[in-house]
Amino acid sequence: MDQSNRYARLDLDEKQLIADGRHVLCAYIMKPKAGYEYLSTAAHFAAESSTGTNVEVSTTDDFTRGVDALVYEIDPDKEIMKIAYPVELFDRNITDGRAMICSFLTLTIGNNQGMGDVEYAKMHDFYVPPAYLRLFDGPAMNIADMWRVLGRDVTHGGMVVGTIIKPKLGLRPKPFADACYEFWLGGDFIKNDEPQGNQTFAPLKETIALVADAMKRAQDETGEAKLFSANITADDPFEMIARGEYILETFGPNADHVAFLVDGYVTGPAAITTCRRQFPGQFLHYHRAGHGAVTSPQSMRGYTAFVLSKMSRLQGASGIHTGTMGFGKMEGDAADKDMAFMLEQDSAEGPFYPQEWLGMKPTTPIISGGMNALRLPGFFDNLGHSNIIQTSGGGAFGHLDGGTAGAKSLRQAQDAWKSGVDLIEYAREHRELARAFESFPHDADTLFPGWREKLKDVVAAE
Ligand code: CAP
Ligand code: MG
Repeated sequence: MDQSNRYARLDLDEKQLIADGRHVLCAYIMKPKAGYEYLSTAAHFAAESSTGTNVEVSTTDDFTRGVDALVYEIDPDKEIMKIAYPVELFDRNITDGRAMICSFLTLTIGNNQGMGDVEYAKMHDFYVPPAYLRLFDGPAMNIADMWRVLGRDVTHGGMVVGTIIKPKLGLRPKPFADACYEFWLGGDFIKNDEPQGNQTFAPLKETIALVADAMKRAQDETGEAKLFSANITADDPFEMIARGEYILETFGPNADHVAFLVDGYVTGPAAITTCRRQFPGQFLHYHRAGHGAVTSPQSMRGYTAFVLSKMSRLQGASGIHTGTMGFGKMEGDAADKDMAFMLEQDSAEGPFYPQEWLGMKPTTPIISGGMNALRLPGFFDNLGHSNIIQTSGGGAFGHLDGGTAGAKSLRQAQDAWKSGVDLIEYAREHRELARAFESFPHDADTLFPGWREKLKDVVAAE
């Protein structure tokens, strides 16, 4: 049934829709199945995503028609479909009237992901009008709060030098805490790896107690504040709360040095909001493990990593993994820097829409995945700054001289970049950085041809 007479309004003007502020706008790459016409498929998509179904129903009244989602732009050759969703469609909390990302998703990326007339549809961008934007929690904390604990300038405090305790799983409590102490002697920030929690070989309560002690000793040894991101991910919000409360109690006077890690893609929006609202005083660290199932360029359904990141700022993530923009091991490319800009700026451009954040706190890009000291300068050149949280697992504990040297090499790489000094030149005066070239020879050969000759006297010296 062609519903385009009701669910399509190609005369609507996008600038006017933004000016009127009554609609959430979504841009999709959509292809109808063979034999289906583009506009009528798009109209059916809008119907199923708002007030309709595949046939007209007798109960529809004028008010209902007034909140129909409307296809307002299509470009079949480019497979672009844009839909305007009236803000009234989206669910609100009965507790405080605030908005919820699950409702945004269940309409805009819900049943429409499995329709018989749609080959594929993937959301590449969305626009949030002020009337809806202000109903989201937004971040309570971000990198500025980490810089504050670290005693740095709170506007340009520079890279938070981080790691992930590797191996990903298998360390029992004491070797885990020993690895933390080793890294903290050179670095700032340690996170649980995304699956680390309360495995039977590493009970959370035992591990956290030893990590809290290691933090105290590392702070005493270095005279510097240290940070830890503890994984509280769980299916049950009450389990998450129990973990968070235990961790804060155990860290005691260092509780403000603790972030909470939540695997937000696999546990979903409710877990992120549980953490955001139960622990507003803690940095909310959004790990996105699993997101590639829908965000990968290979996936023609779901939504992009850009959309995932933008949703995380609305929900209140203090920081979210935004990939390495082609400089690390995960999928991504240099253009992903726009994802970081959308998170950290108050006014930014997405692939299809502008977005004014109206003072909502920024979310900090967390850069992770196959990174090491050698890869950082190129990354910073692309992004244009180093005010990020960077976690290198292999890039720290894969250093030939261990985690402390690995941490120092990461910080030295940033310092070289910030001072505009060639990395090899800087390595000549900084042994840990020089030894990073030996630790990651494939990267060294690829990124810095001829490094061996230039550093042979440095790395040879004991
Ligand atoms: C990185 C990491 C991160 C992924 C996440 C891992 O370890 O801990 O979880 O990079 O990817 O488990 O692979 P390495 P993203 O530093 O040893 O690579 O940040 O793209 O979500
Ligand atoms: Mg990991």
